[in-house]
Amino acid sequence: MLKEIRYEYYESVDSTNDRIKARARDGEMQGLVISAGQQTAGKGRIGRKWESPSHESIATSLLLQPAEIDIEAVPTVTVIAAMAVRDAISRLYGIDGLIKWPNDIVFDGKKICGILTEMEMKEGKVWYVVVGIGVNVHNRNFPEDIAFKATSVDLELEKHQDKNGQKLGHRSELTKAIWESFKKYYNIFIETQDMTGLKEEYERYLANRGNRVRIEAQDNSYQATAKGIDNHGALIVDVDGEERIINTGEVSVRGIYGYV
Ligand code: BT5
Repeated sequence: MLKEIRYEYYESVDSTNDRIKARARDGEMQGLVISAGQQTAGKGRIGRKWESPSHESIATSLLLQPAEIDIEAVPTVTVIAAMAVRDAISRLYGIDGLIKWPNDIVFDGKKICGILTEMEMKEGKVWYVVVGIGVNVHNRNFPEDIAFKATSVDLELEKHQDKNGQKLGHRSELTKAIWESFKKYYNIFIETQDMTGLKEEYERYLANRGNRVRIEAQDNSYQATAKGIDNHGALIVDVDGEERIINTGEVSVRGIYGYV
């Protein structure tokens, strides 16, 4: 169970995930959050890079030091973190994103958030888990290679100015709201170590549900229809009438006509 959350903030770090890992190895306990104004080596999944320019975005990581999470349940933590970010943005700003399975939140087909969950084992058990979340907040310009598929809280709020006035995102307020939402979802998840109590809400916001998608694995790529998720948070797809389960890992799911 996740109870108290303790916040630390640094102007600049290599990666907030790596800072949490170092602290976990030094014996730090569950509930520590490290956030940074800037990351010099922000990481995406499988060696990809995460852009976190100075004071424009949120880079924040939480330590779960859980003898309480089974190894099979670790990927589900990413799925509930996505729910938490979606929920926090919706509660604070009244704008509703969708979840692009497994780890992105998207608005109008553009990515506003990425999540990287990492873990370390000790004596055959999960020793600790780090949940790292990056959210674009004040970003207005992105590097050329991601400009077509990235957005930020401020850019999305601007689109709804009639409803919100001149409202802008606020990094520390949003960071706290995200981890409060995460705590709520995590404590539901940990009771069963699966999505039993959360699946319905997740599927409500699942981008591409019922649509054709392209599954891009390392050595092959094929089309399927996205159906929903199973109790572990894996994606259920239909391939020519046959159901297949797609686990997180080295797989990307794309829409047929673009990124989402
Ligand atoms: C992710 O990977 O989306 C996981 C990102 C996790 C970042 C957080 S920040 C706090 C913590 N500390 C870290 O070092 N990491 C975590 P993936 O699904 O592999 O997506 C990476 C891809 O997203 C890149 O290859 C780019 O195409 C794109 N990308 C990079 N920066 C982006 C940004 N700021 N906004 C939108 N897209 C971006």
